[in-house]
Amino acid sequence: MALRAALRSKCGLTGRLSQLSSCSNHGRVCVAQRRNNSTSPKIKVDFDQSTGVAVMRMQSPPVNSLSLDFLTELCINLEKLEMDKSCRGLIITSSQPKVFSAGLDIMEMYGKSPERCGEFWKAVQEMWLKLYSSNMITIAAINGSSPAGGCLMSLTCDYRIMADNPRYSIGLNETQLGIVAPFWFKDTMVNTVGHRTTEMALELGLLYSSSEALKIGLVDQLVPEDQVLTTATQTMTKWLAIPDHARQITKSMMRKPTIDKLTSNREADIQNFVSFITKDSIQKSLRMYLEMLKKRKS
Ligand code: CO8
Repeated sequence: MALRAALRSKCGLTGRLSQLSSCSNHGRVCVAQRRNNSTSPKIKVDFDQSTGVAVMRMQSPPVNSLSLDFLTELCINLEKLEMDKSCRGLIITSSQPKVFSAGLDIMEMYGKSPERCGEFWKAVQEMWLKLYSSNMITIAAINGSSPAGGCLMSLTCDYRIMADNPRYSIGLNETQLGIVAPFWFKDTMVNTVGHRTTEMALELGLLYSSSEALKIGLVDQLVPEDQVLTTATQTMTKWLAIPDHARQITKSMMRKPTIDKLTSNREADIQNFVSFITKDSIQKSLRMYLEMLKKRKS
């Protein structure tokens, strides 16, 4: 109850919180969220208490797009793991074939009221804040394409392992949709690959193949697709050998200035987003992009 109350006030997700259910399975604790309207959980967490490592699988067909419901579940799961001191590491991966996450759900930004857009953006901020400031060791096991918000989610992690498949792409492609990556998306990328590479990548909305992503340092390692999760688990063992307090203080020292920039400007950032995204010209760009996605399919 306390967790839900905290999330209600923190995420502003009143009325959207799902029912929390948990089950035990051979020493692992499986945590699933069910929404009040009882649709399937979009996130599945398996926590192995013997290793202190949780694996979070995104399982929202078709492409794990980050809708408000999805983000709500994600935030609740992250909060729960963060509060469990026995959980030291988190691996994030996808259950969907070929896609890690398609980024923000474009339908959440198209034809919605300013109030709804504001609620959505607050949840996006919350996801970033929770992941980027996590005390846990976080590893992204990127087993498919990861554009825009999907790339951002990976960038918040301490380490990124991607499937070595030229068909998969990753990057902050916002300008291709006629929208602009906000400053904290930009800062997260700058902190990872540097200023010049980010400048080009963001202006052109570049999506990189997995090998290009490795070359610029957007991901740390490429492995065959069927080894992404096992490699993430092996890598986690290496990170777990470092004393938590020393690693956590170091992580905070590196990331705090970037985090503070958003926490001290959250409301203004929400207002910026709402006034930008509800402009007729931006709505038109989003409609054209959605049509392009459909056409590409047919
Ligand atoms: N949101 C909503 N629906 C989506 C999204 C999305 N991000 N991505 C794909 N879909 C839909 C498709 O339209 C399609 O719908 P339908 O089945 O009804 O036709 C369905 O998901 C399946 O898509 P595909 O057939 O394209 O699936 P593929 O497996 O062939 O490809 C990809 C998967 C590579 C992920 C591909 O779908 C793709 O490129 N999607 C677009 C990704 C994208 O550009 N995302 C950007 C989102 S914006 C963002 O995250 C940051 C915004 C910051 C805002 C700042 C404003 C100020």
